[in-house]
Amino acid sequence: MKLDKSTIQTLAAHLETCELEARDTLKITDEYPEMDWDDAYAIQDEIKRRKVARGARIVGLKAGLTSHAKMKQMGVETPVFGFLADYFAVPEGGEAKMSELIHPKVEPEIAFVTKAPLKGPGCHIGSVLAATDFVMPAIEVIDSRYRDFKFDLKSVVADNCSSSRFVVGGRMAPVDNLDLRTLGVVMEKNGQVVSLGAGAAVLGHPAAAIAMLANLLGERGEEIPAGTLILSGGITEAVAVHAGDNVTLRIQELGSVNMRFV
Ligand code: OOG
Ligand code: MG
Repeated sequence: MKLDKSTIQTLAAHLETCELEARDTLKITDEYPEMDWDDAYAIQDEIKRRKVARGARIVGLKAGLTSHAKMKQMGVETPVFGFLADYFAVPEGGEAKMSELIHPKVEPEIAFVTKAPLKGPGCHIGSVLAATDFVMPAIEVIDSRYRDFKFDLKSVVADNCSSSRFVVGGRMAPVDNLDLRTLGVVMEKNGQVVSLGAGAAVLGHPAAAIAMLANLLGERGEEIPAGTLILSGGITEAVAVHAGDNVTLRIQELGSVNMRFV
């Protein structure tokens, strides 16, 4: 750790206020270039603590930057993780309010729900599939608090990996008869296809992203409990959305999920 406790608290308060007031800011490493990974996750943890203290519930986890398309879009090389709070959830077919967001983008993702705990180190695709209750299509809305989505990895981790809203729906599919690598993924905005891909875009297999997350948490002495919802990461580049946009994600065998921006 390079930052002291009060700096971590100040930065967490600043980033969370930007989120809650839908204001952008410059990336925090501009002012604190010495910040390290532990500082970045400590700021994220402090944002989580503030939300829980205010009565929010943590409803899941997300992996991010798990595909080459996303890493290239963001100019970074390592996956990251964040948390999902209850008020991030948009009901299937529901609305996200642009007035609460800065410059949202949507990503097509495969969501996992676990039925057994996953604890790293040593988690692999097999352990993840064995611990998976079902998978579902998910649209993640990311909304970096950094101006024009310009950030480095440590700044984005501190900002809870741009987490903002998400919707899950479609079919709850058990994984025993699915090859998640070859599932086709089509995302439409206002009826037009804006991105397409297949599950394998995420680290060769979306379950690899969950294994990576379990192993990263394991290094911190934490596990993924049974019953956890986890977003495995954008399969394609994220697509900007504006008021009036209607987004539908279709994933082969998993059905579709839809949301609107108002
Ligand atoms: C960071 C969040 C990335 C994903 O699925 O890759 C993410 C960002 O691009 O702002 O959620
Ligand atoms: Mg994502």
